[in-house]
Amino acid sequence: MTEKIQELRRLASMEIAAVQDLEDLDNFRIKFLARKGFIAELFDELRSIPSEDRPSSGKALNELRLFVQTLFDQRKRQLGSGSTKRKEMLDLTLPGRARWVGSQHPLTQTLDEIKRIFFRMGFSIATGPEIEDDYHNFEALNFPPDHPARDMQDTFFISEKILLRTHTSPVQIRVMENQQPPVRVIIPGRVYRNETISSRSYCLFHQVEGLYVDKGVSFSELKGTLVTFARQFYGSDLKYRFRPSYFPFTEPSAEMDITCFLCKGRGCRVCKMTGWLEILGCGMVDPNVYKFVGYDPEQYTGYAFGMGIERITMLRYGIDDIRILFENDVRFLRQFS
Ligand code: 2NM
Repeated sequence: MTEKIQELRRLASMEIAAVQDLEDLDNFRIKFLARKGFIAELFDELRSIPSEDRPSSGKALNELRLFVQTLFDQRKRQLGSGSTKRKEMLDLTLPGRARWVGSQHPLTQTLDEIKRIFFRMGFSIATGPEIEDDYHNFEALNFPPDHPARDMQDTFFISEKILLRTHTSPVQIRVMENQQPPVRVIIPGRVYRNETISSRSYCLFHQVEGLYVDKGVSFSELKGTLVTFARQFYGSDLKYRFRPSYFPFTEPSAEMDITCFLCKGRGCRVCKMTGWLEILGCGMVDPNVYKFVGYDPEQYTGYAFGMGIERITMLRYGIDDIRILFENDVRFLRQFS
């Protein structure tokens, strides 16, 4: 009896796996569970075995019936939950579903890195309005009344005296108006220029400007700070040079070049065969600016600098059209994760 029960258990396990549809399942039921099925047959046989063996065999037989009934019920549920065959429903070889993971905009990545480097050198971060007045954007920065930057061609005017800031320098003015030296800040932000849009210029771009004013701040301190920045941002092995330049708000003024990080100074398409890349403008804050903000020019000196984030980002990633930075095309942005 025990062997027969074991045998049926094996047989039922095998046959239930071969059941493909409801018809197969009904045949399985008739074969094992129906009134004339295998299990019922064994129950009939129970009567003819020795009476002392009957209780244990009866118990084993009941367990078998429950087992086979459970196989039947499970299969019925699976088949009932859809017409597709179980084997086809579950393909364990399919790759998992990829999740969409966002990435930071390349301009944000560049900005964050610049902010981190200056933060470590003791600069704090200041921000200010993008809609400015003529006084903070031009006058207090020592722009003469007839300066070409004040022209409609270059500046978006909202009214005669209100405009979209053309640089972040008005924030420096606002910081100095509200705080006596020492002042050591960087100002990251959007600026606007009314330029013909092309692959090289857009109506909107980003700057980071910096300002340090205290007693006895010298040009060598300006150089030290900017060279330290450039070494951290562009690589410790770079060469640099400062060229004389002109800005209304600094005197003396300079532009900083570094050896082209693509060709290491040998000359290539990016540096236009010069071996040098211009990375920022800088200078000692003009004493006239101090008069506008109420600092004593006899007591304080300071330096300021500014750099364009789009230019740096484009050089860094080999981007040849500024407009793609503002289109938010995911095919472009996805490459910066
Ligand atoms: C630059 C280059 C050089 C600058 C100067 C000032 C201020 F407010 F202190 F006068 N702010 N930013 C400055 C100086 C900006 O950008 C190319």
